[in-house]
Amino acid sequence: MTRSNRPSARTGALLAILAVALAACGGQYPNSTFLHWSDFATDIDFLWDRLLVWGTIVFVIVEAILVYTIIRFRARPGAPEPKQTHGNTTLEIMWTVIPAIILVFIAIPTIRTIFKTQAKAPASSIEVEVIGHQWWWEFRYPQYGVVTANELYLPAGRTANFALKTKDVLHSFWVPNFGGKRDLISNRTNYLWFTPNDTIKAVAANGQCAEYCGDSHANMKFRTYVVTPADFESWAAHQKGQAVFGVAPPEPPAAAAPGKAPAKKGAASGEVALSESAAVVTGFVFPADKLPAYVIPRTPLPGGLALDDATLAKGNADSGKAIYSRSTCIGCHAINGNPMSMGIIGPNLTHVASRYTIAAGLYPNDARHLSAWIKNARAMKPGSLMPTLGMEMWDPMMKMKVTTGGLTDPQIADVVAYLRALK
Ligand code: HEC
Ligand SMILES: [Cu+2]
Repeated sequence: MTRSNRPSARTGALLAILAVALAACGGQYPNSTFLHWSDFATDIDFLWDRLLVWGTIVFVIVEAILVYTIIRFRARPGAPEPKQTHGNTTLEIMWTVIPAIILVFIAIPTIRTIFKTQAKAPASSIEVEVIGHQWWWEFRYPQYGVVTANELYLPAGRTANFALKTKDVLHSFWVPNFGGKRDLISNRTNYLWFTPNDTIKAVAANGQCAEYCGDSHANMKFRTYVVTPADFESWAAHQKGQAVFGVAPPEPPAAAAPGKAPAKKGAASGEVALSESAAVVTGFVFPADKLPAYVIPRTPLPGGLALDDATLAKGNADSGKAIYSRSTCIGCHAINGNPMSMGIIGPNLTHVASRYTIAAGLYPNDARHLSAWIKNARAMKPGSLMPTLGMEMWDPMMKMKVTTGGLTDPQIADVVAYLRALK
């Protein structure tokens, strides 16, 4: 029993290693640079393959000679001193010329790719201004008049030309699945372009800031959705306009208050708004049922922040709009259609409810997380420039409690209802 255990333990270990190795071949790799989702990624992958092949050949040959030499010429007791040699012109020429030839094989495609990717983007490109902020991303589409944040939409098959800028420190724009990574540098514009494959119908990719930029650098993520050109046009046309405000926020179900439905002040305006909204065509949003699991973040939410469902259900979008419009929010955020709200410090909230994530891909965009975020963004994202706004909340940056001007839970529920209505 104990004896037969030994080989089976070894077999077990081998099997485990094999399983781990094989596991690396399956599964979802949302941040892989080896997916050929764009011309850029394909070109880089081609170079990678060349380097890997040449590197492996050189490694195997050099190691083989080394091992052979070590064994063949090892010291043996009593052996005579080996033959001494000094210099060998043939060998010297060989080990200069062969690497030189290999380098040429590597250099030619590399330089070709450098020139291709550094060239100016074609004139037919879609222009996207990427503006890095500590610690979120602003995306502007000057040809479409669209400003959004943290969720980048691109049409398949059309070159996207990114003009990379920063509002503060250095950042770096990187969507691994599409290749390319380039820094956002103060006081200059860098460019990067790639063409998502025209065969793509709808894919979602992760993006990440790739240049250390302060406390929440690791929390400076974004999502990229590549969709068909028609879907993109629909998305852009909708994002350009105002939100379909008035659509009752989907989360607090109407059934929550069956007995007192007509008494609520929000109910009446909700009805009006619903009929209003019926006339408005809602634009394309990446379909929820096609979202890969990695799009929705699972960052743990610090306890004691989110409002409970009952409080959230009482949220009223109209009162929320009024509260929002007289709060500090308007100094930092813009909402197209709300003339009070023209701030440019924080993300544009015009269509915030059409996004799946908040806080630069750190949390899912739902009522619970929004309420917690408004209450105490800084407890959820270290160093965040969005202040702590919940009444009696501890602001970890100011090192003090919010007293005057802080929002109460019912007020936050109202503001959340308003934000949830901004589809
Ligand atoms: C001092 C400026 C400032 C004020 C005031 C402010 N915010 Fe923000 N807000 C920000 C910044 C900056 C961010 C981005 C933070 C990050 O992701 O790191 C942000 C992010 C957000 C987000 C997430 C948006 C997204 O797409 O990720 C929401 C929602 C939001 N704020 C709502 C509000 C509301 C509601 C108020 C008022 C009650 C408010 N903010 C007040 C600066 C501000
Ligand atoms: Cu950054």
